[in-house]
Amino acid sequence: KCSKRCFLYPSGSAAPGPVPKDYIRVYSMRFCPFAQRTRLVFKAKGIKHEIINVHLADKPEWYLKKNPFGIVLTLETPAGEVIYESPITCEYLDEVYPEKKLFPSSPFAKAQQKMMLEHFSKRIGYFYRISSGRKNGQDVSGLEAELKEKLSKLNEDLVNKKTKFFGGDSITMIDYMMWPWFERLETFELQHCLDGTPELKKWTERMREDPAVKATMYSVDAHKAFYKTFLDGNPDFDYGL
Ligand SMILES: N[C@@H](CCC(=O)N[C@@H](CS)C(=O)NCC(=O)O)C(=O)O
Repeated sequence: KCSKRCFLYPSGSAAPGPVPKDYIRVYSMRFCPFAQRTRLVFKAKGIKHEIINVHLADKPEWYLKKNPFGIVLTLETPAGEVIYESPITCEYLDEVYPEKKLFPSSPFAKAQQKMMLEHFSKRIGYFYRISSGRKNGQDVSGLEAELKEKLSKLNEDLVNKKTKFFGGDSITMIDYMMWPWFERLETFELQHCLDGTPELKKWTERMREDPAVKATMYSVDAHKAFYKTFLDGNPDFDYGL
């Protein structure tokens, strides 16, 4: 199951030891957009971290003990505390590592970002439904129209706020939380959905200039190659290594 170049922890592998002092560990999968949210926060805040990639198609038993849902990502602290669900892990990191706060300090502004995130998170399914529907020869034009409608709401939001990013003129948490799906638009063959949303398109261009985004980004070719193996039912989690 695990070739020589496998950097993954598959079933039967020994559990990794305790998390080194002053580090935080993330159990991840290289192409997971939810895990990328957390990797963006690590980079933006300069958090010392360790990454352990889990074989999601052949999960190790010890991983299911840490996270009973068996999904990535999961954070683990040197004290053995375990935290999962990407919006919660990112908020936790923002609280525990106070340097360069990513959420606004005003409770109302923070609540606004969390409301926006809640709505965005409910729409994530569109990206996958459209691309897998297309692969299965379904007519996805209705779904695409719905997605465009949601994207135009985001565009309108930027137009109304007159800011470069969703939380102001610099990047904040909400931008990082939405970014991974925009990085994958071309992979999903949905980049044309930004044609009618110029402000949102400019936002994606500004995002690409951010050091944390650059540091966690994969090329379109790498995303496409991984996504193909994923849609074919045999995901190559080590793609490109
Ligand atoms: N709601 C979770 C979603 C995480 C998620 O769906 N991760 C995927 C990988 S991208 C996963 O672990 N899939 C494996 C599985 O479902 O067994 C979060 O926000 O962290």
